[in-house]
Amino acid sequence: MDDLVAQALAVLRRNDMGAYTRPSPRLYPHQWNWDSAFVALALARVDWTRMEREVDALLAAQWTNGMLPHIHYHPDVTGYVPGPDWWPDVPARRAGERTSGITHPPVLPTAVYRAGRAQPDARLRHAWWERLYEPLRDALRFFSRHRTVPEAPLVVLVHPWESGLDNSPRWDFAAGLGLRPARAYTRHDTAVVTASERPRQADYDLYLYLVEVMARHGYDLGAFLPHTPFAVYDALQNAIWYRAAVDLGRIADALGRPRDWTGDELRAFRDAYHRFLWDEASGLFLDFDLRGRRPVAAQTIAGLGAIYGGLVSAPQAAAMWARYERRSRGCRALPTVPPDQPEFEPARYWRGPVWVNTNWLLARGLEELGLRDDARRLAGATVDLVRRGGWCEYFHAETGEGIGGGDFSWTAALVMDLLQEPIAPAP
Ligand code: 2M8
Repeated sequence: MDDLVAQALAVLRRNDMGAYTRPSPRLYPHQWNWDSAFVALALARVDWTRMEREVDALLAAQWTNGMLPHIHYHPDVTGYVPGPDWWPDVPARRAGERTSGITHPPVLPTAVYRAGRAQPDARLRHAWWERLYEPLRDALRFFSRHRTVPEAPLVVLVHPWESGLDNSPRWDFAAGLGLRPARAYTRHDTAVVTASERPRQADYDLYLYLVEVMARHGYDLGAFLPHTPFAVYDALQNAIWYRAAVDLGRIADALGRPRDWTGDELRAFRDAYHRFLWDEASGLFLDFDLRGRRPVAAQTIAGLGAIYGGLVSAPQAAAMWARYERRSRGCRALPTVPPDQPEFEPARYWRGPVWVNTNWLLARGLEELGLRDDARRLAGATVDLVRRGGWCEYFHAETGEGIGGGDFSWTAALVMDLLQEPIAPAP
């Protein structure tokens, strides 16, 4: 086994909580949704049984309406803020499960598709896909049925945490409103990581304010929409949803089931994505603020999400990619905010640093579109960054120094994936 793969696996083993892999030892002790999806990808090739357990633990948090929460709390672990007491009366399918009341980018169906492909035994693969099909379909359907408004099939993001890119400058329009939760709280994150690399106080105040609004209205978009300042078509979340619907369709084909989203439905989604989100001036897709009825001006890596989603042609993807790369000169590949943006901060969380998961999404997206040279370059740069900077949560956009939480699971998992399923050279 490649030395780096062995080291990555050791990180995952150190974070193994039995049924799930925590994202990082001190900062994130519970199970997070898209983190576990990334971890499953890596485990599929080295420990199939443990991988199944990881996915089962995540699905055990599923709600009656299909939603897969962003956090599945471990009942015996304390210290993380907000804990499950901030999310009362969650309608989990399995009574007694403690979860958050919002969801996360739906990477899981795609991870299950890719993990299944890595299983050489077709019988095992099919049995596993068969067992997971309905919970995964329900998790995606939740977005279509409970997170849309009549004007479009696009899904509505209701909390910055749901985007996974918590303090992205895209959410400054809401963080600037000065909203605060009624309940007092003490942050846990800044006791572990230096405050200058974490979200600001105003961001946290908004996060917890929104938690209270949602909990008060039974986590139901129809009920809280008039009371929230935050309802957005997120360019990345929607691209991840689309990719997941396509990949679930591929699983359905393999199982001989009818597809749950027809070609016409996916086309309508794609049209709406372009109609609402494309921004010719920046060559990126921008988010759309549903309350303000306007595009969110901030330009970030989320605007390239369509490359991962397969929502653009190869020439459009190549042009978007080349432009973002050009704008990012002087940075490691690929900063989450281009350095020409006023909000760029090279060391602050989702406001500039390089993250392995956003690089992975883009590398795999470029690969699928046939842009293999670009994909290989990005994958190579990502692996090098980690080789030099360590198994960190994110990397300083200019120096490449590893920062944030240490022993970070998806950094390890996705480097493993890139090394174990390398992108083939262009023909
Ligand atoms: C970060 O989010 C959590 C809240 O969900 C936090 O800051 O406490 C984000 O980076 C998110 O994308 C990630 O899934 C989570 C765990 O790694 O941490």
